[in-house]
Amino acid sequence: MSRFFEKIKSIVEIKREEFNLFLQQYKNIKIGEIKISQIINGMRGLKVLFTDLSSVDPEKGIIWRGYTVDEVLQKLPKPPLSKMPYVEAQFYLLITGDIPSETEVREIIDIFNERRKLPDYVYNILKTMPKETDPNIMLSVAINSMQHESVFAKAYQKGKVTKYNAWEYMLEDVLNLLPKISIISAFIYRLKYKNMFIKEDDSLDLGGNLAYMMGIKQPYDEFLRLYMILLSDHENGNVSAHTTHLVASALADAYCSISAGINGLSGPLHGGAIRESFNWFMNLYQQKKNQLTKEILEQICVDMLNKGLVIPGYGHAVLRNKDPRFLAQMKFGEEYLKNDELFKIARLAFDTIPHILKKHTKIKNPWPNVDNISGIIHSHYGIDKNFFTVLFSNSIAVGSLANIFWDRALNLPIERPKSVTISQLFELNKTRI
Ligand code: NMX
Ligand code: MLT
Repeated sequence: MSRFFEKIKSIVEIKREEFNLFLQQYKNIKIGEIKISQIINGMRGLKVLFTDLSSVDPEKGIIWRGYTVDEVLQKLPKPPLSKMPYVEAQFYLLITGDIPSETEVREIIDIFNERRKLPDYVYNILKTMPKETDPNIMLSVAINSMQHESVFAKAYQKGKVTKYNAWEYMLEDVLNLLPKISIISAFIYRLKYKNMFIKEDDSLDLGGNLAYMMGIKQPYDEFLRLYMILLSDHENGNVSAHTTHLVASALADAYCSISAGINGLSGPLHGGAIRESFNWFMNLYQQKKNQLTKEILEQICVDMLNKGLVIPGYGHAVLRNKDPRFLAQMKFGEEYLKNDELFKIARLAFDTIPHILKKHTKIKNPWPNVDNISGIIHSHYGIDKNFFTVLFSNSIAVGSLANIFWDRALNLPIERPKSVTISQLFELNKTRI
């Protein structure tokens, strides 16, 4: 048994006991009320999900296992000569709750290296898909195509899965699947945009190897490490992470669950938002070139708001302050993209737009969000905008797979909220209306 597996086993035993004791004592405590507007408005602000891996503080941003973005970027071990931590270290932190040592990260890298080889049929499926297929959908199909290899699903069919051991089978799937996602992604990238096939370098870490396999030079590897850490988990509540959890709650395996989550990234308000924001900056650049000033940009935004359009890359459902994940990418941009024309526009926008959005009191967060400049940075290194979502998928897989492991470890049940009709709401409130 590997040291990692032994460690996980002991943490699961302890956490399970704590969790069950906690539930026995506190399960009937009320933690809030529900307004009709919240039900209709996408459950905004309702505390109805459970995860121990992270939490979004509206002011401070994401806290992963008790650590802020800056702390994580500072404390996690880093590959030699790298300023950004190992993505494997973030996975270790999310799944165990501890900052790993260099040796503990190496163990995860070795586990991933042993398990990352893709079956040949996955390459064949990808090669036969229509040229027009969206690369993120290709990723989802490729993951689904491996579902029959799920250790969890096979064990379940043989009647071996119990509430005591379900996590062990889930862990096998999580460790088998996570490293394969970057291999599939690099293959899709090469197939669609480079017309050549990948080489791997198993001396490299996840982020480093993904950049290498895509054939993109340094410091893109540094950006991928940063990006995959920043987008790994946002309290498991965004559409893709929540979808992964929801599907897994019916005891579906990791393959079905994460491919559903990856499909959840399709919409322009979630995974597609990186492309929307990038397109917006690109249009500004194409229309104005370097004639764009603060005053012109202000006028463009006021006109958009008057027409009822949203300013892409601004606002957030939960955050009420500058997203530290945006600030970390901005810092990367300041170091490596200073002369990039789109980056210059994004910087001008950061100085201009929040003041305008603040005047619209209905907009709860006037600040740039995590998707604001990611596309500009990916594109700076030559990535096609239709591929951005695949990189988001690689990131959410890190946190979502760690989360569904814990769903099985804590025996969380199938998710099934209650729906209400308008007449029922009316009846419930008759005396008060
Ligand atoms: N530009 C113009 N109007 C906005 C913006 C914006 N950037 N953000 C919010 N609003 C509007 C919003 O459309 C809503 O209007 P209405 O009541 O007429 O429907 C009103 O302000 C209240 O919305 P909020 O409660 O502030 O935000 P909500 O939680 O509904 O939505 C987003 C959050 C992120 C979907 C929203 O801010 C948005 O559409 N932003 C632009 C798209 C985008 O950048 N998406 C990225 C998503 C990823 N991420 O959040 O990090
Ligand atoms: C994300 O991390 O996916 C975005 O910030 C959206 C969210 O958390 O609601």
